[in-house]
Amino acid sequence: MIWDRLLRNLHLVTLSEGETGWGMLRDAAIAVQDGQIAWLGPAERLPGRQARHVLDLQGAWVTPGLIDCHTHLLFAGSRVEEFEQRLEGASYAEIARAGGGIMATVRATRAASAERLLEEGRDRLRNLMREGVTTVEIKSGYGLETETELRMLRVARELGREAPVSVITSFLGLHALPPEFAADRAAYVDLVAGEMLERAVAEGLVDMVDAFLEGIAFTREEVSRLFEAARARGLPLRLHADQLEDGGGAELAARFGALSADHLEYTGEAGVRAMAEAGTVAVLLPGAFYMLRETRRPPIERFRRMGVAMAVATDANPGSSPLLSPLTALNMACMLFGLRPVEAVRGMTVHAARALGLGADRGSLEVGKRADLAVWRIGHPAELCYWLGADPLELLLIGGEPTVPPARRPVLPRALPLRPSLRPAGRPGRRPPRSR
Ligand code: DI6
Ligand code: FE
Repeated sequence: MIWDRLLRNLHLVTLSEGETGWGMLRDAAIAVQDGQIAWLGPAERLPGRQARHVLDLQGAWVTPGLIDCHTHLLFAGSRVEEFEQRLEGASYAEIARAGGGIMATVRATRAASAERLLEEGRDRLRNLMREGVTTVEIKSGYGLETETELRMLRVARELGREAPVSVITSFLGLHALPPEFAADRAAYVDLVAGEMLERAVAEGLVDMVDAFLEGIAFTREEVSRLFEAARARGLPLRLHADQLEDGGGAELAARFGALSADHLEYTGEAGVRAMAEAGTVAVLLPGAFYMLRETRRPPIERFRRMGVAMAVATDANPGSSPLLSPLTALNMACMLFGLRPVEAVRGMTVHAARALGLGADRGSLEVGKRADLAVWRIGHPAELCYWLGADPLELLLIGGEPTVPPARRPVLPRALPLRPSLRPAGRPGRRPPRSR
């Protein structure tokens, strides 16, 4: 038999499951058949088999494609004025309670067409791909009403159809309480766990169900109500937990057998133990930690000691983590959370795959797994965490198909209304003082 493709003259970082190291294989080769890895090993043991296409990678390093397992990539508008407010001392929670925060993005997203969301999402996705992402998770949660939640999820599906990357969706109807339900929280939770979830599932739009358990968001009881409805439908669960305080989120996620609990800055020992027992992955989001100038770090050492797998993601969103650079997230995981480079990279590959329930299919280089590969111009895999802004990606192979990394695209210009002070001269605005 003839292989579809053979890549040679390269070094592999296999990140095999069940190990803890890089799994480096120097002077190696890797063969692809039907979109999957068919063979890999040292070049000298390469079987004398032919391939339809042969690619000489000239000493580049090949890792599994990166998996960004937690993003809010689809939204309209920007929250740059909140960034300025936070720099003046306002907290994320204060801004949220005053009707800004997530609700500001909800207002903009409700007003945006599917085309607009798709266009902006496409630009953001290009930035992720440019740094090696071949699988991305995208959440809803900026609609908080049935039509807009469905629109976000449909656009996420559309992105997955048109882009070569895989898109996994999470339904996040319990992201914030919309003001129209301020007097009746239970009615909103009923709507989300009932009609909204039902319609989204009926359209095939939901891969996982997520929620925001927090003082400024939803309670354990409210989240449990949604999780029971989701579990009854056999949907995998995950949870935004313990980001701003220890609300027992990690324990709740573990009790429901959630695939992951995310953020976790304030998770205590009981939460870590419960996650270890349930096999729940800890998704670390250093971009939000950084942007909110949080000082309390997730319990990394406890996760290590108790054997909780740690994933790393961008949390790309317009409020707490306007981060479209997975490699910067890797650097932050090392610098801010103290992960070793190998832990950070495993966190965006093999453990991120587990957090999405895709561990058997991708996340490491093993025969039979999907041939999602990132080809890097580096001298050692730790350099993926080391350089900032180096643009080291050379090539992606997605399902075995070579894909030239797209050029970076600016992500905001169409989202920003011109403010008077930014208007180009000559346009209506404040008249300049007349000079004599
Ligand atoms: N936690 C987060 O970090 C994002 N959502 C959440 O529940 C932030 C979303 C936003 O601020 O727009
Ligand atoms: Fe998030």
